[in-house]
Amino acid sequence: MDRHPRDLAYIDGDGILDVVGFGNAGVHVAYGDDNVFVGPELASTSFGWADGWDPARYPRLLGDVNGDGRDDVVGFGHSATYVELS
Ligand SMILES: [Ca+2]
Ligand SMILES: [Ca+2]
Repeated sequence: MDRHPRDLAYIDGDGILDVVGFGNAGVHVAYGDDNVFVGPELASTSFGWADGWDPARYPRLLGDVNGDGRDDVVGFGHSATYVELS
């Protein structure tokens, strides 16, 4: 399994998909802007490989948990489920 999964999500709520990558240091986002992606930038220092977020054991998903139109990160950890809002 890939250590650093990537996905598409609506992170900034502008209606244009963004690229989300789970890296060593956290969550990176390249924001979609018409025909290009801007970034990536480190959007969160949570959910990184360096903090033990091995996708084979602790999956992280994207979805709009609070209904504000921006996709959030949900991580299923060893003993809890963690949410970081966009
Ligand atoms: Ca966007
Ligand atoms: Ca949200």
